[in-house]
Amino acid sequence: MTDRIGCATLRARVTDADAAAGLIRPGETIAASGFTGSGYPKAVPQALAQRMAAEGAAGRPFRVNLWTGASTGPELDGALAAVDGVAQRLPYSSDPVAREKINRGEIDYLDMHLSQVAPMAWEGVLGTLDTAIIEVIGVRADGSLIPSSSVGNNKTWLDRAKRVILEVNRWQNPALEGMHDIYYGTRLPPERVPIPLVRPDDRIGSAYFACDPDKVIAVVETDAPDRNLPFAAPDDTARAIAGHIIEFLAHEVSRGRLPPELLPIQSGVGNIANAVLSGLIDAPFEPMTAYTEVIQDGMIDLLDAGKLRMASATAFSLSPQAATRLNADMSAYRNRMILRPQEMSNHPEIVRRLGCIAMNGLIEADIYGNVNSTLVMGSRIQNGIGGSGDFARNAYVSIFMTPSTAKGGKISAIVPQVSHVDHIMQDVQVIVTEQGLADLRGLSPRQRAKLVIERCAHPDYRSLLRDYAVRAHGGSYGLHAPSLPGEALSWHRRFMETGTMLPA
Ligand code: 0RQ
Repeated sequence: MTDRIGCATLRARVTDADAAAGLIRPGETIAASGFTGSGYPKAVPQALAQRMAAEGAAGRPFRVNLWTGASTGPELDGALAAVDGVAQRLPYSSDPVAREKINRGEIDYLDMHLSQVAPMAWEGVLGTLDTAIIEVIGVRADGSLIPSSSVGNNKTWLDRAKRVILEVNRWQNPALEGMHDIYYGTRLPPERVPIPLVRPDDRIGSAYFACDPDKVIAVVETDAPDRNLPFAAPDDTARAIAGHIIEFLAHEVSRGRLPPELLPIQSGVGNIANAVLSGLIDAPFEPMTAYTEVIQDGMIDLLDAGKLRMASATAFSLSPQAATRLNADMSAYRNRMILRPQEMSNHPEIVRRLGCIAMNGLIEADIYGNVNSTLVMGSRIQNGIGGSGDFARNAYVSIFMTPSTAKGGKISAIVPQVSHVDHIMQDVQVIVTEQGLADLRGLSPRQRAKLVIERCAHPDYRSLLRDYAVRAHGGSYGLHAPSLPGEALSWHRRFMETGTMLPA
């Protein structure tokens, strides 16, 4: 059973999940591996949740602060949230149970840019890190660790934590070994130096994590799958959005503003982003590269089709079918994929240098191009900003995409004013819905409003938006005229009161 643990010192620390969870104390800050449902610890968190439930029932509340790379799975986020075991959570979560608790104010949620988590942990501003729980696929004889299906912040967690618990997951394919590139050259200012990565396929670090064996207090063996969820098949809306984006990219190539193979693509999370990737299979661009956060099904399709030369990311986010395909031929894919720490996959310096084409989803955009990616009606968290800010501000071209309406047409995704701003209009260059695409580069707010309304808004909402825009401009630069106090947000109020943004 211990054949994946080559280091005798660490083999001697193999124990079961209950015993390992028993080493965690109430009030600790725990940092776990895990990014978009891959590479997160699966056994110790469930054992910890059971302990928390028992302690809670005995009148001794047991809560921890939980830091990760990004979202994890039900065995971690869901299990701990269900027993009220999480006091503070950062930096990104998509778990439905945790979401409810966050929205009820029962978990303090810190929504952070994913590239900034590791540097802030090093700066010490997030507080002390007690225990890291990290999934790996093996331990080498010298004690170095073979990373799993996500890298996330694991390097930083292993370096900064006082104690380390390892989960060695034999479900993960051993052929993942060699796919990772763990850069150890990061420093805090004033010692910071340029990152020596100038192409998406550059390798600048080690294939392994370094880890002080003296800090490892337990090693637990597991055999459990990642949270791989199916993607919805692209519908007409997703196909239309993909079509507009591909037409735009082809236009940019024809004008000489993009090379024929494009610049490295970044694709966000969710079904629409995945559908755009699928659409690129029939597009004329090749051989493309990806410098992105997560490798979704669509990227595996592009690799298989020979359209994508290579992909650099920090994690996989695959359907069960795509995971099976990847696992069946891992050694072939390994030469065309690199998994890096999220500090590198999302690094503003690298994103700007490579000139990434950023494509991310949104919840709502306003007529000027300000984007809300996180808060439904300005108040209920959906997931978090994730890496969208890291890429949007620094990309060569920053594209945001969405269906033009939500909730069966009762909500317009294009509104007079967003109810919360994640991406200011200066960081948003292109907005796309199934209706069309608005290229906002080089336009004033007034020109932007006209294009967003005419190209992107659903026809049911266009005349309402035109009416607002005409009165808001009022002959001045002002985006929201002082003569219209509160009107900009009245659409959201109307939805909350009547169940639709359309007036009676
Ligand atoms: O609600 O689940 O109750 O039906 O929001 O919307 O249409 O499923 O959209 O999966 O493409 O996600 C912005 C959330 C879009 C995602 C967001 C409701 C809608 C549904 C989800 P239901 P869809 P998608 C790098 C990139 C931030 C992180 C990021 C996201 C639910 O893209 O999390 O970009 N982005 N990371 O009904 C009210 C509206 C709405 C609305 C949608 N205008 N008003 N509800 N919904 N629009 C990768 C990482 O960072 C890991």
